[in-house]
Amino acid sequence: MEENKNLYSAVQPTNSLTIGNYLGAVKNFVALQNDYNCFYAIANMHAITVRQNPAELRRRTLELAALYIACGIDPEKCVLYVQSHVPAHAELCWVLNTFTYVGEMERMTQFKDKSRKHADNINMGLMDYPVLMAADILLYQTAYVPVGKDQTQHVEIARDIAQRFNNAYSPTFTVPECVYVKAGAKICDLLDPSKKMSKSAENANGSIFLSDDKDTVIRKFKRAVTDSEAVIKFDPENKPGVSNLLSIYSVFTDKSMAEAEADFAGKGYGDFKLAVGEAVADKLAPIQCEQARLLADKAYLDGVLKSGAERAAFTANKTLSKVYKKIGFYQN
Ligand code: ATP
Ligand code: LTN
Repeated sequence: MEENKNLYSAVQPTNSLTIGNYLGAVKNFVALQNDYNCFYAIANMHAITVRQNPAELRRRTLELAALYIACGIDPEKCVLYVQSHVPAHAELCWVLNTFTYVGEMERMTQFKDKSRKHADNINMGLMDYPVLMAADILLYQTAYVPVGKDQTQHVEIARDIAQRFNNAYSPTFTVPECVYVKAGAKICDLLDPSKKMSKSAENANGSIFLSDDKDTVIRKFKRAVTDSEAVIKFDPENKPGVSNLLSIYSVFTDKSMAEAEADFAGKGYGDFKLAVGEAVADKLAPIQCEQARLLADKAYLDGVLKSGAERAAFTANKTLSKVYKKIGFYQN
């Protein structure tokens, strides 16, 4: 990765974030903020593709802003804002819709999964989700998009749409690339390690939320699915449960996988699960404390989001105006 380039990512304010969101995304956002021009959004327009409770969506938006900062994102260095505060996202999405094929959207894995899960509400927004995401990314001339592995297909579509538009007119958009963390890009559900850990999983016992207290964290890890071998080694194919716990432990303690394995040589699964739970809970406590402190200062958070939206709109509107010119929208 080259330095001093634009970098973009977002998280939806749906539910409380899990350690999957933290390890796959937010922790990396913090690490990247010194070397790139970072734009980090709260994707509330994406969130409504699945029905949300309005009061809860409003509250979670502010909670996510506080969480970003509590995890270490510096709103002076990064542009931190709410997606719906910058109208250019919806505007560019409309144009990009005319460069996207229905068949492509029907084939997207997340669309198929969410259609199955929300069979009573397969709305146009759910299908258009990747195009709105492409608009997010392309508005900021983004070179890099740090996300978890589950978002790869969406970033690929953003690349295709960018290239399609650039070829139809002239170079307009930077073609973005995904960036993954080395470890933690796919944290799995504790009860079903074949699935990714998700904020909106049916069984909350399979996900560790950043808001969980120590007792809850330890209780959930105690119940985590392992195997009957009683050997603690990293082998995702044959030992998915144990490997998932080892990954979580190694990134939360900043240890290599070899060091993590060595910590548990000769130990049983009971001790192992307890140690993983303690390592996680100890890291979450200060984040929770800082988030609560920030949430008590609504004026500060509002100020951050207002200034973020202004800075975001400045860059976004430059791109949008270029696009409008190229496609032939009359401007006076
Ligand atoms: P939902 O379950 O509500 O669809 P989600 O948990 O997938 O949400 P998002 O807001 O869609 O969360 O994702 C935010 C970021 O977290 C994205 O970069 C995504 O790739 C990353 N992420 C989500 N789940 C995991 C996971 N289990 N492991 C690693 N990264 C993840
Ligand atoms: N769909 C993303 C959230 C998201 C995003 C983006 C990520 C919305 N817009 C732009 C990267 C770039 C998700 O993580 N589920």
